[in-house]
Amino acid sequence: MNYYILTLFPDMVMEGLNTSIIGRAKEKGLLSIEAVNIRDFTENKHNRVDDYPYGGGAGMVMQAQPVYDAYLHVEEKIGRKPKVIYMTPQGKTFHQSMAEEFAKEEDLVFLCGHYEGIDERVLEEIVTDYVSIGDYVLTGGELPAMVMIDAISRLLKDVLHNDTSAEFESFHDNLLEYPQYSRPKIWKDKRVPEVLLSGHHANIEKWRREQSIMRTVEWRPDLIGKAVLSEKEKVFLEKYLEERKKDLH
Ligand code: 6GU
Repeated sequence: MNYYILTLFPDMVMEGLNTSIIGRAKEKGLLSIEAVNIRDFTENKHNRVDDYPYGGGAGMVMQAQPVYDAYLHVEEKIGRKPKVIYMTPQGKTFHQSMAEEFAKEEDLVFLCGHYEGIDERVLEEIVTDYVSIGDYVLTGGELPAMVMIDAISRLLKDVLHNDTSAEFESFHDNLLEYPQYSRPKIWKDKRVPEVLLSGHHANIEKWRREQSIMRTVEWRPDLIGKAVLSEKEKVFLEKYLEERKKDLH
């Protein structure tokens, strides 16, 4: 996977993405990240990238020309038209299934805006996807691009140690992850659940699935209707909901 980030703050994204798992994946050649500084593509002597909005109003607008030329630099380099994701609170909300789709691409371009936005004409010309990371407003698209790159990269082959770990985490089957425990067996008078010490793999698996189901009901009730459950697990869920109803009365 090759990521290209069109930004006014290349250091911010490069430093943020050089650490930990993504940094290691870069070193291993599993992915590459290039920050393209939009300011390097200005054609005025003050290197200005923004100007006042036509029609008036607050703030400044990033001009079309430097954004377009920064994009063309990438398009020429890779020799075809990549997906171009514009980070904007007006976009579709980012989601695990979206990460899975983007992870199939060879190249991804992230366009990070600042100020009050980017001239609409260049967006029409180059953007293929408008994406938000949630219903709150940030000062720019860099943090959202970093969030997306992190979520997409951990799905790429060999990026995580264990090739099964990505699929068994939260949101697999629309269930939250079960609780984890490690040594010691007793900490602050709290014991590790006995079943995890039993070595009985089938019982452990059943307990974990049930924990996932209960957690999803309690913390993300909006997901439980979409959960993929076996017949036995459906019975467990029904019973759990019934008991819970009694407890609430
Ligand atoms: Cl993608 N950009 C900005 N500026 N704010 C956001 C966002 C994106 N997603 C949520 N808030």
